[in-house]
Amino acid sequence: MPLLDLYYWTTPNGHKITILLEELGLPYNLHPIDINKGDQFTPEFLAISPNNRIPALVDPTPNDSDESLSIFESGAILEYLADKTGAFLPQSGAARYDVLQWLYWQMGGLGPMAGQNHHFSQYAPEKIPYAISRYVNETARLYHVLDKQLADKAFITGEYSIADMASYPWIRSYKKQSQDLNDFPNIKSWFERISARPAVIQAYAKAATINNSSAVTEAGKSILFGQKS
Ligand SMILES: N[C@@H](CCC(=O)N[C@@H](CS)C(=O)NCC(=O)O)C(=O)O
Repeated sequence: MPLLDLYYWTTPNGHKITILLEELGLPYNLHPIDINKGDQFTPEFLAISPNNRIPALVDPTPNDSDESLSIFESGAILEYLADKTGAFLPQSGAARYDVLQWLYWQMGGLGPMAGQNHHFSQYAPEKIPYAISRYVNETARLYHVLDKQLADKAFITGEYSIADMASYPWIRSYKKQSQDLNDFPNIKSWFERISARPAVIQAYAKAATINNSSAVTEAGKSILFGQKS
């Protein structure tokens, strides 16, 4: 049986998918797309990911078609794999939409805000106090929302799901986001619980064999932050 192909780099949005694939125990081919070197702009990659962003997935054997399927956007990939395997996302009803609302909370809130936080705090050539405090404060607000949600639950919606797998890699960079997990005790214990999962350990161990630094190189900065239409 042909394997799934994951086009990936060692960043939070990439880790979401390796965590899920490791949790599912599904074999896959990992294709590194080094975004610091501009691999995201090759015609082959753009054919499956027109937004020139990782991750992207190709499934040569979808459940419901003879044609291979390619998909980009990490949230869509998580949802696709969960539906393909019937795991980590309830199939219907209120429980499904509970997971999906927290998945989209991560996709539209935590991810973009923490991403801008990283950008203005770590990478911007000019330190703009307004931008830094805007994104650090918004990240803190989102951490408070998550901490409250986790007050009476082991995982975001009760059972471990793709909503947890989407948020975890972003929380993992909490120090870069000027956050202290001691201020968020429910996130702290959730974070420790997920960090100890064998699949999560395996996903990050695989990442380290590809690239063991989360730093963006100087050459990478001009590729990543100088993009125009
Ligand atoms: N909303 C997208 C965001 C993907 C994204 O921003 N990927 C980054 C790495 S985490 C990337 O590929 N950047 C390459 C670039 O900016 O050219 C998703 O969740 O898949």
